[in-house]
Amino acid sequence: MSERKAVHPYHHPAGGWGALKALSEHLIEQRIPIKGANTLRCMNQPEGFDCPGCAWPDPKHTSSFEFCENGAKAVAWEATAKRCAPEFFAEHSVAELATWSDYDLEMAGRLTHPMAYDGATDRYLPVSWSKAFSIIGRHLKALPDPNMAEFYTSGRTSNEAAFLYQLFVREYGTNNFPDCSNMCHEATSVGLPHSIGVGKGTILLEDFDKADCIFIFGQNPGTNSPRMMTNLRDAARRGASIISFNPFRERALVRFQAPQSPIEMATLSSTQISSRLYQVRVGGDVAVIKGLMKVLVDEDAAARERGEPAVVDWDFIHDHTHGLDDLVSDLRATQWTDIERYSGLSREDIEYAAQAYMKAERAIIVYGMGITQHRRGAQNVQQLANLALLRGHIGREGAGICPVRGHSNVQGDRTVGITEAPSGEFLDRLESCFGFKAPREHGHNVVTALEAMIRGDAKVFIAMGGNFAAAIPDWQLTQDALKRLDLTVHISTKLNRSHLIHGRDALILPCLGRTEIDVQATGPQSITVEDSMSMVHASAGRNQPASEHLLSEPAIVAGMARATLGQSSVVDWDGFVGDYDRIREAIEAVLPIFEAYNARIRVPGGFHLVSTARERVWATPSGKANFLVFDGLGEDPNNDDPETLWLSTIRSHDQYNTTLYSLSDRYRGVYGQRDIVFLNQFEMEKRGLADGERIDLVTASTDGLERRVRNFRVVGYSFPNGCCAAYYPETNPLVPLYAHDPLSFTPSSKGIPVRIERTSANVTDESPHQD
Ligand SMILES: Nc1nc2c(c(=O)[nH]1)N[C@H]1C(S)=C(S)[C@@H](COP(=O)(O)OP(=O)(O)OC[C@H]3O[C@@H](n4cnc5c(=O)[nH]c(N)nc54)[C@H](O)[C@@H]3O)O[C@H]1N2
Ligand SMILES: Nc1nc2c(c(=O)[nH]1)N[C@H]1C(S)=C(S)[C@@H](COP(=O)(O)OP(=O)(O)OC[C@H]3O[C@@H](n4cnc5c(=O)[nH]c(N)nc54)[C@H](O)[C@@H]3O)O[C@H]1N2
Ligand SMILES: [Mo]
Repeated sequence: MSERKAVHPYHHPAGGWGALKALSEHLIEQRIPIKGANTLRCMNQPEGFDCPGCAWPDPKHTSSFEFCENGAKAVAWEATAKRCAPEFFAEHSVAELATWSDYDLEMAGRLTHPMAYDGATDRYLPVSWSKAFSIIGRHLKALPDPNMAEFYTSGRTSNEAAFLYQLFVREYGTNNFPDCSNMCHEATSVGLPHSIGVGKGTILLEDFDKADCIFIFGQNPGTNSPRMMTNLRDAARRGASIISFNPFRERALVRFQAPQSPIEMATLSSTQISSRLYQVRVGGDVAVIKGLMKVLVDEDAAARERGEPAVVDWDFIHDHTHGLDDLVSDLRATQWTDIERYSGLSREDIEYAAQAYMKAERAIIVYGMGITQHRRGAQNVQQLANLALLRGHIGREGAGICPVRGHSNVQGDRTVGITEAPSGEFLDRLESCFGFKAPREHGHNVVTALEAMIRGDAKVFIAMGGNFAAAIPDWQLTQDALKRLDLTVHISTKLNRSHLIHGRDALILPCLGRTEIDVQATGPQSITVEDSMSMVHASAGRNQPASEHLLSEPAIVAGMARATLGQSSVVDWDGFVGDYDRIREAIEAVLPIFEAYNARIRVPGGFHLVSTARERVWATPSGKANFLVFDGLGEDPNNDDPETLWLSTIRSHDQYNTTLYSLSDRYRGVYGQRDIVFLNQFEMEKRGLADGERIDLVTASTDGLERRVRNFRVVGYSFPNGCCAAYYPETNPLVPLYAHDPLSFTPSSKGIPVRIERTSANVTDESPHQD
């Protein structure tokens, strides 16, 4: 990969020909132009597989092929012709591989054999599946307490594999389920139930066709859920007002050219998406939301004085909510000068946005990581719920709250039991269906699992997918702790950093991907997934497996369970693996919302899981939806130093979490480099920095530890004052483990106070970065 380093603005609309060109380059790089293209045609089709990219729903999974650049890249990444076989591991020691870039590691291709780490040669050597399982069983059985093992899940795992996984782990005896969603939408899962009784969104895709106003807070659909652009484009063309709050002027939030539209493609025309895009300060969202609500309640009071129609929905508020008085007192006490200072926006801008919201009969509030990954992420989410509740926008056609989930089945994994804090009701049903005693003590999430590893209390780490070592915060502390474990196990499709940051014993277990045919005792199997809008549907792979030695994720769980629990297990593991319908029957028995599961997934498009809030049934202790107060406006009361910048760690257009497709970020006009920090001219001048200069970023830590990344280039960019941005995962060493939301334990990846220092690195890379 030899892209020239450059930064120059991208003037084209997002999508369009640029997207098609990028995809064809990617297919060639994966050496699969023909096969890839065929595979792509089966994606999101009634008989095909669910896109392994994001969790955005499809129009009933019944539509004709819908082009999505990044979905296609995710598929091609899995369907690559490259293989990472035992010969590869024989050639390269782990110490050598540790010096490779993340990009090069995954470019080695699909894993083909189970591998076990050999300390004598510092290499991974092939191992039989039965030996691999017996190593796992030996370690787990040797632990004096099952709570000394941690069982991670990444959100690509199917409902079937996730359900079996939690069954195995709970029969073994722990609720230690750190999950990728702990670093992602946990603020939604924890924050939203206090507001509206459910920790999920309340809209369906068809609501997008009816909304006349859409607010998008901290979410980048053109990159992370590109199929959403079709819905936004249609809404914009209908005249709905779309208003975005984002520190970046993200290209797709500004203009989009639909690859589906022959006219736009042929005439090189495009659609304006956001009627306004406000460059809010990093962590400034609560100030904006409070400002919006303040306008609403003030305008309402004024309207009522004038005898005009109310601005807030009083009928809804009286019948369905609780706590408005406290919220109004808080809004009255909040000063505009503070709102402007924290948000970085003017009162006029916020008033303009509030007017658009007030005029709308049906509004949808969309949000992503810009809201959740903060010190007060769960409370941020609750403020958005307040905003929706004020106008009665929950449980009404064309209106609602729309958290956009990340991984394609992260929501489903949670639904079927991957949680460190299961309800008593769920455990009761598990016990009555299976007849074992489920552990009641709550287990570890990502942050508390890492703390247990650092203390030395955790000894075994098993990961169902993902790239834990790279995705987690505070590498210096946390990666060091991972290396001190007795055993690390990774069920993976590709080589990644986590395989190299390993315990004394270490296993890599290669599994089938979603695009591949999964044949078990009763024939080819399908799996099921739940999207961001709680639609559950089936997915069946079409490609031949990357290697004959791969096992499916359910088969790997069963192998681990048999080796660990032995004859004493009450679960018929072979029966489950032989026929995934039986797993779904068990899910239905434990979770009644999956009633008629097997029948309903055979209907094209699948089915919708009940959402009580959508029906205006409030599953809260008060039986009402709650207005909740956020104390103050700030991200972190401990840090108000004017010299520090708030760093947000972000994704490029060409990455899927820790997977890098290239070093470029086309829509932001960045090519061939990722070691950069985006900073505006004012902040550069204030510090005497020139464009392209090399600097170190240093966290303003409160625990005395130095957290530093070296030798980043300054890129002058349109960005709010007092803030900067740089790519994840390269900047994860800067995110302190302690800097997490105390309610949801979400690491504050989008709000880290940092200082800029002259570089301490001894590097003489003077290649020009600016065209
Ligand atoms: N192609 C691709 N698709 C993906 C992924 C991927 O990496 N690549 N990842 C998947 C996963 S797991 C997830 S969770 C989602 C993530 O999808 P998103 O939620 O879109 O996540 P990010 O790109 O991290 O950040 C979102 C936006 O928040 C803005 N932002 C940063 N800080 C703030 C802030 O303080 N306030 C506001 N208002 N905005 C802010 C950033 O500029 C960015 O535009 O996408 C999923 N889909
Ligand atoms: N600083 C900072 N940190 C962050 C974030 C951020 O914005 N900033 N975002 C956070 C978020 S939102 C998330 S979700 C996490 C992501 O954390 P993870 O989910 O742990 O990471 P991924 O990069 O998605 O995992 C990629 C790996 O998954 C494996 N894989 C891919 N497909 C499959 C499959 O079908 N089965 C199995 N078993 N394995 C598979 C491959 O081996 C691949 O290398 O990172 C979090 N960390
Ligand atoms: Mo995520």
